[in-house]
Amino acid sequence: MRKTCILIGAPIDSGQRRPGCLMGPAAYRVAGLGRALADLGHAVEDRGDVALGPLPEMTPPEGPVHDLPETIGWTAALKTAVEEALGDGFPIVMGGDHSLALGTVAGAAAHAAAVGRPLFLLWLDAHSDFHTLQTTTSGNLHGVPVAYAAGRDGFDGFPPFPAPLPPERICLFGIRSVDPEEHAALLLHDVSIIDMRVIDEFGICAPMREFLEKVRAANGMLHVSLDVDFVDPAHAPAVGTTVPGGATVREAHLVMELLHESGLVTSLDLVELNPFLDERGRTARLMVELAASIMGRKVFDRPTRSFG
Ligand code: 6HN
Ligand code: MN
Ligand code: MN
Ligand code: MN
Repeated sequence: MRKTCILIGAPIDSGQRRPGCLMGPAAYRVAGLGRALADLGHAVEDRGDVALGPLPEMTPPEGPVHDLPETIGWTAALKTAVEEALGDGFPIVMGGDHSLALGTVAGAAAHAAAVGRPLFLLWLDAHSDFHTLQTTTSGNLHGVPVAYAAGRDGFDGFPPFPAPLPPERICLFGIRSVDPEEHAALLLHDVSIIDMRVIDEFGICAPMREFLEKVRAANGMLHVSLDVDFVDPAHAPAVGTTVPGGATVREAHLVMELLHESGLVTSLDLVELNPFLDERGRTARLMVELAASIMGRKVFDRPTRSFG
């Protein structure tokens, strides 16, 4: 189905400490994201890069938390951008580190609440990103957005998350690096965890279809947040938080193809690309290819197993 793809640049570096992610939106444009989507027959509207608004006045918290006022500022700006874009089409947010999802998921949740549909969240990542401001040991706020979306306590200074997602509407897919505090918290929340062990044992398709069936049965909206480090660093080196043992190129495409065939995805983040760490643009190009897959590119058009 032809969509209006709304590209939103989110040049954000403040969720971690290695500079470079703010060049992400430019790298996606250079790698031809807009052209790839237009070639698939979609309308493409590039809204440019989101600007950081005024920062909240606050005394910096005790402890390791890094760049809290900036992160709160970006959260507000991205929430508005995604909420507005969902009224007009299919938002694709070009990051920027993963702290941008504090805002994008909040925007998607606000929109879903306004139209009376439940929002689901698919988190494609090596990490669970389930810390709060209280539990993070690195202080890097790219490690907290799933906890914010789940409505966990420990986000003083942030606006309350609009319509927090019950844990069963969240699926962490591809994870293989979980800190002890996140692990403890995940045991208390009924989040679906499809870690690499599950994928090794059952493959991509069965667990993904199970999650997608839940979304379909609930007539849900589905926000997909794709962290570069979901893919194995052998294929996607341009990220500051590489973890070996990730998805292969084909596994990542298969996820995208299943998502496309489901017809359920309503918004997408592309996060953590650090072009300064890339090898002649190969990671940026791979991410563009994956985005094209989720928007319908395939080698052969053949009937596929239907859902529901
Ligand atoms: N990401 N759990 C680690 C931390 O610093 O809290 C890593 C976070 C990675 C963040 O995947 O976007
Ligand atoms: Mn900083
Ligand atoms: Mn992440
Ligand atoms: Mn990650």
